[in-house]
Amino acid sequence: MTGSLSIAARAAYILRDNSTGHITKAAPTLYPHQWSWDAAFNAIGLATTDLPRARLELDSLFAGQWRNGLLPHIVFDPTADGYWPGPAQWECAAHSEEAPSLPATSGIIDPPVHAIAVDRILAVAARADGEEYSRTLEWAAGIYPKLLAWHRFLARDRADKETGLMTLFHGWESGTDNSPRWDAPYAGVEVGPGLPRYERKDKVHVSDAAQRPTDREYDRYLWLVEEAKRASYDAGLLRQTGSFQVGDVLFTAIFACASDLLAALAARLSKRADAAELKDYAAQARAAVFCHVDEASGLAADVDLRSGKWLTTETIAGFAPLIAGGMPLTLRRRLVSLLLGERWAGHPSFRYALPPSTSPCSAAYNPACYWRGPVWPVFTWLLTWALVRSGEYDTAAALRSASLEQLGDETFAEYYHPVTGAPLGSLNQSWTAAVALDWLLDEE
Ligand code: 9WN
Repeated sequence: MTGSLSIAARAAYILRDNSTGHITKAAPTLYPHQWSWDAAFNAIGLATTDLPRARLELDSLFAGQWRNGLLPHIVFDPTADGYWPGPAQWECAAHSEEAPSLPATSGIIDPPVHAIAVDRILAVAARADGEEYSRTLEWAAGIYPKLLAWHRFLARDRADKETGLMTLFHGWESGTDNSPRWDAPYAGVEVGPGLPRYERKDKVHVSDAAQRPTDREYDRYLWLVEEAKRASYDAGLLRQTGSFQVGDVLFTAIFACASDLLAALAARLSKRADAAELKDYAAQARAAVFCHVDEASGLAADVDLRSGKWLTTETIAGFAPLIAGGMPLTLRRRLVSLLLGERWAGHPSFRYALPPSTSPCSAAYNPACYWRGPVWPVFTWLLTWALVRSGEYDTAAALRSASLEQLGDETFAEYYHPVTGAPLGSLNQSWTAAVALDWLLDEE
C-alpha cells in the first residue's frame, strides 16, 4: 500500500476498533468514554467512510445534553472502567436538576466545535449519493435545535459581561488542560480540606508519567470538580465562588466560527430569527477575541477574570483570531507569518514544521509534556480548517502535508515531541485518526 492509502486504512481501522457501536472512545485505554469535542472531530473522520456512523456519533453525544443546553465534556460509557474521575465523582444528577440521570455525564464543558462537525459532515455528504445526502440533511435539521440550545447556553451562562470572552471554571473546559496559559490562575486555586482521597488512573496508560500533568495539578483539577458540585454546576453560583475563572480566547474564537456556521444552517432551515441571533453571537465573540490581541506578540491573550490580568504566555491558543476568522488582512498576515516562523512551526530544532502547543521560545516550554510543548495533530487540523476558510491555502497545505508526513509512523499518537518526532501520550487516539482521514479526503 502507498503511504496515504496505508495511513487511511489504519486510521479507519482505529476508529472502528475504538467504537462501542454508538460512541467512539477518545482512546482505547486512557480515555474509554466519549469526550465532547473529540466526538465532533471523530464524527468528521467517520463521515469520510461511514456517514450513518458519523451521524450516530453526534446523536449519542447529544443524548447526554442537559436540560439547560449544557453539553457535558464527557458522556460516560457504563460498560467501561479505567478512567478517573468517573460518574461516582461527578454525581451530576444528584447535584443539578438540569442533568439527565442517564446517560451519566461530567458537569463541565468542552470547546464548541460541534457545528463545525455538522457543517463538515454535510459537505462530505454532498459528495455522496443523493439518498445519503437527503438523510444527512434531514438529520442536520433534527440535531439543529440541540445545537441551538447549546449555543444559547454558552451565550447566556458563559459570556463574560466585562470582556465578552467565554468563561471557564475548569482548565479541562479549555481542552488544553495543563497548558501554561493557565499557570497563573491555577496558582490561585487553594485546594480545600474536603478533597476526597483519590488514586490517579491515567499515568499507567502512557510510557512515561512525565508526559501527563503532575499530581499537584491533579489535586487542583479535582478540587475544582468539588467546587462545581458544591455550586450545583450553576454558572451564576460559580461566578461567586469559583476559584478558577478565566476568559478563554480560543474557546471564544471557536464559538464565533461555530455560531456563523450554525447561523448558515438556521438560514437554510428558514429559521430567520435564529440565524440573526446566532450571527449576533458570532459577531460579539469575534469582537471579544480581536479586543484581546496583545500588540507586542501579535497573539491573543486569555484573561484571568478574578484578577483582570491578561495571560500572555506564548501558547497555541494565541492564534485564536485565525480560528475566529473575519480578521483584518494585516493581522491575518502577521499571524500566519508568526505561525510559520522560528518562534513556532519554523523553529530550527523541529523535526517537522508543525506548530507546538507552547512556543519553544517560552520559559514554560516542555516538549514532552502534554499541552506544554508537544504537537497535537488535532489542533493542526483545526488550524488548517480555519486557514482554508480564510483563503490561506498555501499555509494550510504546508501544515497538512507536514502533519501527514508525521502521521506516516502510523502510531496515531495523542501528541508528538516537536524535536524528536516521537509519539507521546496515548497511541491509537481516535481524533488523530479522524483528522488524518479528513485530510486524506482532499487527495481523492
Ligand atoms: C480531561 C480526551 C481528552 C481531550 C482533552 C485532553 C485530555 C482529559 C484528561 O483528553 O483531557 O478532559 O484526562 O487528560 O486534554 O483535550 O478532550 O481525548
